Amino acid sequence: MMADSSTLSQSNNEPIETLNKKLILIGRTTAGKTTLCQHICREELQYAKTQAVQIFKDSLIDTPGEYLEIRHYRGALHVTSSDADIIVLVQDPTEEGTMFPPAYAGSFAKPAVGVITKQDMATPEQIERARQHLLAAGAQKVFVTSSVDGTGFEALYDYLNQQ
Ligand SMILES: Nc1nc2c(ncn2[C@@H]2O[C@H](COP(=O)(O)OP(=O)(O)OP(=O)(O)O)[C@@H](O)[C@H]2O)c(=O)[nH]1
Ligand SMILES: [Mg+2]
Repeated sequence: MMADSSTLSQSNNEPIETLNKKLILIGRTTAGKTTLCQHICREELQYAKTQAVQIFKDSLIDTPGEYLEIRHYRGALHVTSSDADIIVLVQDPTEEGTMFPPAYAGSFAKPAVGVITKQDMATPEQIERARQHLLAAGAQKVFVTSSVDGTGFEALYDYLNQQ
C-alpha cells in the first residue's frame, strides 16, 4: 500500500552503505526516488515531494519527477548529471507505461542502470513489464528493490562496488 503522508518503517537499521560512486536518480513523480535515497541513507521513510534537486550524503542526486515529465525541463537533468558517475533510471512497476523514451540513457554518455521500486506491491508481471521499459530505455542492468522491505539493495551495492 502506498503511504502518502505517513512514515513507513524500515526492516533493519544497518549503517548507511558507503557509496563509492555518485548517482543521479531520474524517474517520473512518485516513482520512489526520494524514498530510495532515504532507504540507502537510513533515514526515516517520510513522504516529501521533491521540489528541486537534492543531494543526499554527497553521493545521491535526487531530482524532481517533473524534470523528466515536462519536456522543456529535461535539459536540466543533463546539466545536473554532469556531476554524477552513474545514471539511475527509476521505474515504478505499478505504472503501466514509462516516461523514458527509447534509448534515453544513451543521451547521457555515462553508465546507466535501472532500478525498479515498490517490489513489495507489484506482481511478477508488473516487474517484468518495468524491466522491459528500463532495458528499452538503455539500462545496462536492472535491479528490483523495495525501499520499505529493504530488498534488492545488496545486488545494487555489489554492482556499484565493481564499477
Ligand atoms: N510500498 C512502497 N511504497 C513506496 C516505495 N517507494 C516509494 N513508495 C511510496 O511512493 C510514493 C512516492 O515516493 P517518492 O519517493 O516520494 O517518489 P519520488 O520519485 O521521489 O517523487 P517526486 O519527488 O514527486 O519526483 C510515497 O508515498 C512512498 O511512500 C516502496 O518501495 N514500497
Ligand atoms: Mg522525490
